[in-house]
Amino acid sequence: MTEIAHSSPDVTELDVAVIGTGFGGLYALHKFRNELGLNVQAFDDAGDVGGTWYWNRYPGCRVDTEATVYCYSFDKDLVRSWKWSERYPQQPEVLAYLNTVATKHDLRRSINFNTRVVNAEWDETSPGWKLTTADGRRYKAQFVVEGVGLLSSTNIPKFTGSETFKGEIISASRWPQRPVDLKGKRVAVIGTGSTGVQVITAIAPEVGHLYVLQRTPQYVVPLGNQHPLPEKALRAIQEDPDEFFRWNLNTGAVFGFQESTIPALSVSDAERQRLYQQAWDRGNGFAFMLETFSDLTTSEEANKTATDFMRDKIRSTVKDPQVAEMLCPNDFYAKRPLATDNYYEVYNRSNVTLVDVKADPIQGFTERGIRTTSGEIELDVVIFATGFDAVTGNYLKIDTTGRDGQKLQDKWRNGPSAFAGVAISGFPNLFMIYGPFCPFTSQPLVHEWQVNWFADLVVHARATGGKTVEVSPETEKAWVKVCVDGAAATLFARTDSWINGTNIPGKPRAAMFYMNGMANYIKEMSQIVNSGYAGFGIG
Ligand code: N01
Repeated sequence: MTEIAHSSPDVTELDVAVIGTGFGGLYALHKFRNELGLNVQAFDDAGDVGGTWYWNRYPGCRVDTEATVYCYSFDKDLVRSWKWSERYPQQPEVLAYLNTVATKHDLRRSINFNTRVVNAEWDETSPGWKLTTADGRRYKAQFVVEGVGLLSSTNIPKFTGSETFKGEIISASRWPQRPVDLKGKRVAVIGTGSTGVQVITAIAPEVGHLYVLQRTPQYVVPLGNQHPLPEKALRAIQEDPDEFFRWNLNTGAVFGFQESTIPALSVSDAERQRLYQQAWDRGNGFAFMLETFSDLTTSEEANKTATDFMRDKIRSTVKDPQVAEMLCPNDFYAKRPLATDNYYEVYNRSNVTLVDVKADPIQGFTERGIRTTSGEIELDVVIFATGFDAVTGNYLKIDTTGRDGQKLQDKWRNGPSAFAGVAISGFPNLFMIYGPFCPFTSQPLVHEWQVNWFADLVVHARATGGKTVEVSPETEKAWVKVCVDGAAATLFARTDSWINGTNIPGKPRAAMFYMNGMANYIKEMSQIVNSGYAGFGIG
C-alpha cells in the first residue's frame, strides 16, 4: 500500500478520494485501498463512520429491509459469523455492524472525520480533482468517489417564529448524540413518512401527549418484526453466500424476494384478499407492494385493489372513525412503501392527537408551541421528520466544477442528468455510489456492486495507460431516456414524493431512478464491460 504523498507543502496527492463513509463510502475505501493497493483518503463530516446510520439516532429508527440482504457480501467470514438479533435491526445494531467492518478492515486510519469537502474542481492539466475541505485543507485526487447518500441532505421547512419557541426543536435525522428525555412531555412530530411513522410509534407510549402533524397520509403496512429471519435464507448464507447474494442481486428490488409475475386482476377477489392478508401478516413494505402482484405500481385498477385493502385495515384498526378517515390516503400506493408495526394502533391511545395540517395549516411557532389556523398547540418538544432533499441534494452541496468550467449546479438546474447512478458526462474520473438514475432498490448490496463496477473500470483504464475515464454525453442521454420512459410507465410518476423531487419547494419534478430492476441493470452494465466499455471515453 502506498503512503500519502505530498506534492507541495499544502496539497496532499491521492489516487482516490472517497467522500462519505456510510455503507457505500466504507466499501469504496476498502476496495480501492485494501484490494487495489491505491493511495486513498476518505472524508466525512460526521464524527465517525456510518453515514445515515451515524446521524439517524431517533427513537424507533430501524432498517425496514430484512437484515440478510441489508449488509455487505464481500467479507464472507463476517457474512457467516454476524448474527442479527432481529429481522429488522435497530439503528444501534446497524451502526455497530458498520463499526465492526471499519475496525476489522482498518479503515479509520484513512478517514478524516468532522471534515466536509466543499469544493471539487477538475484539473485538465494533470488530470484529476482538486478538492478543498471546509477547514481549508487541499487535496489532489486522480479519482473521486462520492458516497454522499441518497437521503442525507435534511429538509427542514422554515416556519416563522421558530426562534421564539421556548421548547426544544429536534430534527429526527440529526438526532442529538446526548440522551433526550421525552417522558411526560408534550411532543409534536411533523411528518408521517418512513421516519415519522417510526418515531411516532416508538415515542407514543412514553410522552405525556403526542400531536402528530400530518399533511398527507401514507399507506403503512406492518413490518412483521416479530417473525424471525427466514431459515431458508440463513441456511443459504451459510452454505453458499456467493450464490445467495447473486440470486438476490438478480431480483428487481434486492429486498430478499422475487417479485410477483401475477397481475392483481388475474385472480379471484377471494384469492387476492388471501394474498394481501398473507403479505400483511408476514410484514415488509416492499414485499406487500411487489411480491403480492406484478402490477400494483403500474396499473390504476390493480393499485386500487391494494389501497382498498389497506384503507379497510385502517378503518378496522382505528376506533375513532373520524381519525381513521384522516389516516386514509386517497392517492395511489406509489411512493417508497412504508412499513412499521403497530402504527395505526397508536391512534387508539388517549395521549395521541392527529392534526391534519393540510386542512388546518401550520401558521408558525409561538413561544409556547405551534399555531395552526384553528389555534395554538402548547408543546415542550417539536420533532421534524420532514424528509430530505433526496438523490441530488448532497451532490449539489459540493461546489463541483467539471470539464470546461461547467458547474454541476448548472448541469442539473432543471433536474439531474447522469449515467446509471455512477457517472456524469463532463465530470471525468468522478464516480457516484447510488447517484441519480440508479436502480430503485435496497442499498448496501447495490452500493457494493456499483463500486466493484467502477473499480474494474479504473483498473481497466490504468492497465491500458488511461488517465481519464468519462461517460459520453450520448450514453448518458440514452440512459436518462430509459429512466424517464420507465418511470413514466409507473404510478410513481403520478404521486408526489422525494422519488421525483416534489417534496422540496422549487425543486424540478424529475424522474431520478432506473425503474427496470436490478437484474436488468446488471445486464445493461455488464454489456458495457463486455463491449470494452463502449460509451466511455478512456484517455
Ligand atoms: O421523509 P418523507 P422520511 N409541513 O419525505 C412531511 C428512508 N427512510 O424521512 O407528504 C408539514 O418520506 C411530508 O408531508 P407531505 C426511506 O427511503 C427509511 O420520512 O409532503 N409536513 C411527509 O409526511 C424514506 O422513504 C427508513 O405532504 C411536511 C414527511 O414530512 C426516506 O428515507 C426510515 C412539511 C416527509 O416524509 C424519506 O423518509 C426513515 C411541511 N412543511 C427513512 N414538509 C427505514 O425504515 C414535509 N412534510 C429504513
